[in-house]
Amino acid sequence: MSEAAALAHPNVALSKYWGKREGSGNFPAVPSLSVTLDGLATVTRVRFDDTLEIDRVTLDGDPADARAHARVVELIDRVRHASGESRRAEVQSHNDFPTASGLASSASGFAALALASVRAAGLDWDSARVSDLARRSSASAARSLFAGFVELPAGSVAPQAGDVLAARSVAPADHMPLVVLVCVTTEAAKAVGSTQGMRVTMERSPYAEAWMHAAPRMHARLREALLARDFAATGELSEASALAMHASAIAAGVVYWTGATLEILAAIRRMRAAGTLAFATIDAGPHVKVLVTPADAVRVREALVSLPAVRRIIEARPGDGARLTPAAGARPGPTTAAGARP
Ligand code: 2P0
Repeated sequence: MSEAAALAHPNVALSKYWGKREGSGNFPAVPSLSVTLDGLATVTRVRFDDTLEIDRVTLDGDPADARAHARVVELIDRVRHASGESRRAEVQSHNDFPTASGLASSASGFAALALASVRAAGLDWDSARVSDLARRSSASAARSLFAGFVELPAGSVAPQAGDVLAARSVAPADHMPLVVLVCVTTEAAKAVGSTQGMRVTMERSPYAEAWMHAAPRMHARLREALLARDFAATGELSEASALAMHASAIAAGVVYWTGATLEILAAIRRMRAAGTLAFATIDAGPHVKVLVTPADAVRVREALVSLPAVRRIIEARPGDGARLTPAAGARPGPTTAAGARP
């Protein structure tokens, strides 16, 4: 087979990844735990073609910019190296959600690209190996290979470039009823990408060490709360992880928050004081993702949408992992049940 398409969903980290191990290989310095989100998807089609002289990459129909093109080719080169495939590739990727929505398009994008390119090259890799491949391009992408609640361990303290580090399932999508309300605060693209933001944090933040020390402990407690199906503790620890990550980043001058971010955080606190279990998490941008139970989702959504800070809300629930989809004219839509081998 020299053509394949795969669909992957974005994910939101409850326990945050922020900071890399020194050296090459893109190994995270702290463990993270995420929930894969349904309702939003990237579909990526990869075709190896001996008539092509260069790799061609389009994102939502437009040629990729130089940086995105280079990141895609780097992943495809790893697959060519592993499989002996020598042809150039055509890569077409479509998101069914706006890239400025604050939902990591690199997570779903590299997860779908990894699975599609491995299959297009005829490699029979299991999900862990595909996850390791995705992680090398974008660590959060390693988690989108799997359904529901997923963790990515930290890399070893002095990783070798060839070490394998994959995400793994912690609990299936139906383990804990959860709604994620993505409060979009702006349509503008973020100013500082995550890779740069975490590098600057590690270099300059007086609290970088405190974050690296605290993150694994918060992660372990969150994992325990999740496995016990304790929604309140899971939500509290998720918010605490996001606040600790941002406190460390802000101290280095890496400020993703805007007034809108704080306005939403304050509203969530008011709701909690009034007895509603709603919790906030924030990634490398100004948007706020609110965690609620399905029973509270409509009421909390109505309260949030009335805030001037909230432009619109995208609603998501725990979803499936990455899977193969028919290659012809591939776009987000119905999929086959076939995925990477478990
Ligand atoms: C996360 N983020 O755990 C954290 C929280 C953003 C904030 O993973 O450098 O795009 O490509 O490995 O995966 C975003 O970082 O970073 C991210 P790279 P990635 O979801």
